[in-house]
Amino acid sequence: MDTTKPARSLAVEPNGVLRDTLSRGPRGFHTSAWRLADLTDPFIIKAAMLVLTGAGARRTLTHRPGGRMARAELANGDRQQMPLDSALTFETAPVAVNDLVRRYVDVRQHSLDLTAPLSAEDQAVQSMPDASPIKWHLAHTSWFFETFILAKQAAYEVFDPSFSYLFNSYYEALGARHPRSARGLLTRPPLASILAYRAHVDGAVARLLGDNPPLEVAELIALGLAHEEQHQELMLMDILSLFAASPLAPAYSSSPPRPALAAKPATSVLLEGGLVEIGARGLDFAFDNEAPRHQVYLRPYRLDSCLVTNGQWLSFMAAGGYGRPEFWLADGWALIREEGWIAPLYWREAADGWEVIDLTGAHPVDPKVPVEHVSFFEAAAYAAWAGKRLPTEAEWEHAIESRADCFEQVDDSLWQWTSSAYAPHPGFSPAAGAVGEYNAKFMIGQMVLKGGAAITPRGHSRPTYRNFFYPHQRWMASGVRLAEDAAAMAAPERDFREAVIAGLGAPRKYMAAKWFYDRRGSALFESICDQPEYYPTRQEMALLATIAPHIAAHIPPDATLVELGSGASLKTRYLLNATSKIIGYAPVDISTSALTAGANEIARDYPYLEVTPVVGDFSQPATLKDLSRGGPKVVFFPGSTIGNFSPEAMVAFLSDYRRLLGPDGLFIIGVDLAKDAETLEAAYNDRAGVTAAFNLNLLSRINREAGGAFDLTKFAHRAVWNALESRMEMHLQSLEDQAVTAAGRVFGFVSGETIHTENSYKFTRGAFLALARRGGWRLIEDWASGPPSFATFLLAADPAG
Ligand code: SAH
Ligand code: AVI
Repeated sequence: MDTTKPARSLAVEPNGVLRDTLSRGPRGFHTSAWRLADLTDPFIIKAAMLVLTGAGARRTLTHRPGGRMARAELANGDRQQMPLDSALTFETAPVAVNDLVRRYVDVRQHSLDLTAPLSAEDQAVQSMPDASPIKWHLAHTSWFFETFILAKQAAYEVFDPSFSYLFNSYYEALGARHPRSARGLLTRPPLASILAYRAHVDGAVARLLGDNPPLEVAELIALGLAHEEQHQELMLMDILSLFAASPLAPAYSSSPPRPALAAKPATSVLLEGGLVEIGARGLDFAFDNEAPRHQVYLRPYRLDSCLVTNGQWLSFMAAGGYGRPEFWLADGWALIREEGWIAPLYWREAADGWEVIDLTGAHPVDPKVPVEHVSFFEAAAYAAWAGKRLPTEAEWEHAIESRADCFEQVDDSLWQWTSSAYAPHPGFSPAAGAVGEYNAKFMIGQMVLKGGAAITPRGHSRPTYRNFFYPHQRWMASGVRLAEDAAAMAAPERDFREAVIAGLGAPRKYMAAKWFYDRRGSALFESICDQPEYYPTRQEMALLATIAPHIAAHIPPDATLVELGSGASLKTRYLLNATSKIIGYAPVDISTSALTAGANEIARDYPYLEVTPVVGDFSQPATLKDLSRGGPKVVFFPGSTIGNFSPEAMVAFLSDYRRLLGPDGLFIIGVDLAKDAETLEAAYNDRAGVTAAFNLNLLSRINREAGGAFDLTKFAHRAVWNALESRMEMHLQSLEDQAVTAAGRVFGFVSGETIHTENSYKFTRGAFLALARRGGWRLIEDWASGPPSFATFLLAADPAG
């Protein structure tokens, strides 16, 4: 077999078009063209050169003198100058390429390999109209080569004329065809004839490839192979659909391709957006629907590093996700009502929880695995419940192309729904002839999925790839990656940066205590609560366990419990368990991570509760405004977090809530009581060093979020009792003279100087009540724990307040 590749040339035409031409002798086959302006883009130049020098081609570069010069970086590392306004030709010498032949053999064999675990009966049936019998896939992929390539060769002998009717999928230009929904009725031709058909086609394609086919034929063979890879994925989808319909739930294999798990904890990656480019560049094989590359404007956004897991989906279900129309698009809601959907496809309820059927058979749902087989409607509802949204196609593609290192599970787990309709890219033109029906005519009513799945043949997909399905479909390997607008997120980040500039720039450096609570800070606080020295959490829990019924007696029916600084929402449970009068729960916290986790767990364990978390600063007017809607409210403020205010700020805060709640307001406040210095200082200097890590994490946060350069080994945690002010103080003390950059400024520290990071006021009963009264509240009842003492105050709006 002569395995030569035709010459390929790249030319800049006088009209400013860079034309990439594959040619043999007099025949020419145009593959792609760029505007000359793009040639200034070093990527285009480099990519073009890599194409030309691929497979070890010898390359010559000629150009006429004159004009502006562009630099090209060649595959061998040489740099080359290129003029931009004159004809410029690169020529590749013919090179030995059996790569297309080898690829043909491998891809065709893989389809047969996929059928190894299947009987002839398995291969004949069709589980539903969207799915096809395996046998039909084997025939149709061969029909594609026969129809688009072989039938045009004079010497080719058609295998069986009836096959053009049986195995045409959807090509109107090629005439009538057997109805899609009746493919499972084709017991004839038997499997053996279809295998013989494949062998017949393979022999003819091999002869053609050995016979130096023109380039348009080589291109169509490449298309036929990409087409067959798509059917290989369909075969696994359709087999699962079939086997899951069997009461035996048979296993296809003990080691099928499985969605990859996330290796790192999930984060959400910030992308600035702006004018970006998406779409295929035309350098490598791509389907027509991926082109042309074009510009898109994106507002700042965030995209999650990982896919939504089964565990998260179970929380959604536990929160009543499938029963709450507020999360659903109208068509989706109608569909799930009509069809009774309460979980992803292939999930079923077993005696001890949910089971899922996959290609290995039935097994318990693993919470760590990404959730699979969800429709667009379900993905969108989940996103709404999670307070996020699906990414647009352009957001997804730009993020994956520009920040590949930040994302996991891109193409080795599940296809990811986008909120983008499957429409032509601007400037799209379908391929000429019947093959133009491949993609273009489906650009209606479907949604784009990006990425790739574990069951997608390796190397088949790429970031510009556009998979598409109808919003109700879910038998494919579909999953969910969430996005959100960054504008909403940017404000707190800007606030933090501004707080750094104001606090570190002050004569006595300080940061408000609320800045401790980023994701890591919230986790460290929870661990502080487990330290033997930090008594407030334990004492307050023990107290609440006994007094909750007394508090409950004062709660009005159908109340919403507003909890300030809710964190993990653990103390909440004492109140919820003591009364069924609470029907709504509105946790408020500045820490998104703690709030979401806490609220989700409450929603899971108290399914009747309407849970409406509010991210924000509980002392800011915007947060109070968010809380102003709805019926009777009871505010719960545990943890002595009120002690983190100065007395003046505390009075102002209490007055604000007095106004918000009106004359029927009820306030339940946890307060740490003043006690001996030794107990107090031990509580903020635990032996395990967790409080120290919590305090120092503020410097890490400045480094992470405000471009800081703090060296954490040059600062020490200090926690001291200030008897005069009746407060515990936390500081970060500089261990030497140093200058540190943060938020674009330089801050000087002398040795021993501190950043004051927290006050925790400790009260006597009288002192606290005096402040409460100034804030417009009167005492209903109060309780105190044994030593180390902690108190709970139940306050009512003071009519005179
Ligand atoms: N209520 C829990 C957590 C107390 S820790 C308990 O008693 O154990 C303090 C919580 O208040 C943290 O979750 C922190 O993120 C939150 N917080 C601190 N300052 C805040 C502010 N100004 N606005 C909203 N939340 C705040
Ligand atoms: C949330 N707040 C009341 C805690 C406190 O005790 O002031 C935070 C804390 N700081 C150090 N340890 C715990």
